[in-house]
Amino acid sequence: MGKRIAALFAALAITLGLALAPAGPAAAVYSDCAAYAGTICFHQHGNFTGTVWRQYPGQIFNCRNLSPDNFNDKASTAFNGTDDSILYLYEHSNCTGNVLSLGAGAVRSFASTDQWWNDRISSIYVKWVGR
Ligand SMILES: [Ca+2]
Repeated sequence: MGKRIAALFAALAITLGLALAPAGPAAAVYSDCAAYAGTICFHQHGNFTGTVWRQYPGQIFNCRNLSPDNFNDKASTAFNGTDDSILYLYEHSNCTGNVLSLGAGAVRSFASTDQWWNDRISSIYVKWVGR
């Protein structure tokens, strides 16, 4: 019974496009984000490893806090895989504090660029700008 429920939740997670599974060091590569074009995607570590947070813009309503997904102050990379939206990253929850914007297709490792943002992102907003 427990196994069946777990399988159901796994199927539901896939349906929702929710990816919060920890990935093994060997398996975790940049493609964890790049393989899912059109998503907003974060890695836990600056070398594109660790836990991945990934959602399509249609799954991100208004301002999205990352703490309910256990990803508050955790992202060390950011990937705007959309071709039609701007991604806004916020220092605090409810889209407050300092903000960093990433255009469509942009990818950052906060280990090398915009280092201040490493482990600081608490909420995000995705603005559709058309193409
Ligand atoms: Ca923060």
